[in-house]
Amino acid sequence: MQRQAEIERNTLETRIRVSLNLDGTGESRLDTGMPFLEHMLDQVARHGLIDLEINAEGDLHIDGHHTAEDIGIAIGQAVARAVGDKKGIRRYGHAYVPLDEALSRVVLDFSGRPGLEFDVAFPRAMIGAFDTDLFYEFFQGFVNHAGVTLHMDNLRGRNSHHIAETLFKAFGRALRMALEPDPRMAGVIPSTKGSL
Ligand SMILES: [Mn+2]
Repeated sequence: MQRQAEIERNTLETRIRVSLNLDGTGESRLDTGMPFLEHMLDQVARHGLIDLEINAEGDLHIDGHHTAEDIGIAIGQAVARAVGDKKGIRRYGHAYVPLDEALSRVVLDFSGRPGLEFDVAFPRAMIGAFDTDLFYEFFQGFVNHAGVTLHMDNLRGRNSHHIAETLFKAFGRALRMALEPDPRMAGVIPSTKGSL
């Protein structure tokens, strides 16, 4: 059985539809009006082996803030719905990903408790038309609605495009590890509390 979900989230600021399959092949179809964010989400799909379809119409005439944050929220909602009661998953995931001079580490836990530790400094304020402040907003939106504890550290890097790419690739890899079925945990919720 494939773990899939579809979320539609409409506000006065954004209209977003996310459809994903956690047991996919890494295909993505993204139409958000934010090309750099699409480049990053494509990495999450590819490295997380998640099929991801996103249509977003946001108030980009103001700036990208609402759109980036709300895409994070909608992906978080879709992941939470698709993963269900978390029976049989590994729960924890981590990855180190380098890209040339840049190196990032992402560690996450499907704990049910939202939390973001984000130790990343971008040398540039903008990557193309994308404001680097919005990465934090995207991931904060995600953790709040996925119920994930997420630690993201950029360990080194000079180029902001590279730094962002290592973060998103490592995020995809860590998601894949955490969401993978653990054959020795089959049918078991990976917590001594009995729920997550
Ligand atoms: Mn790139």
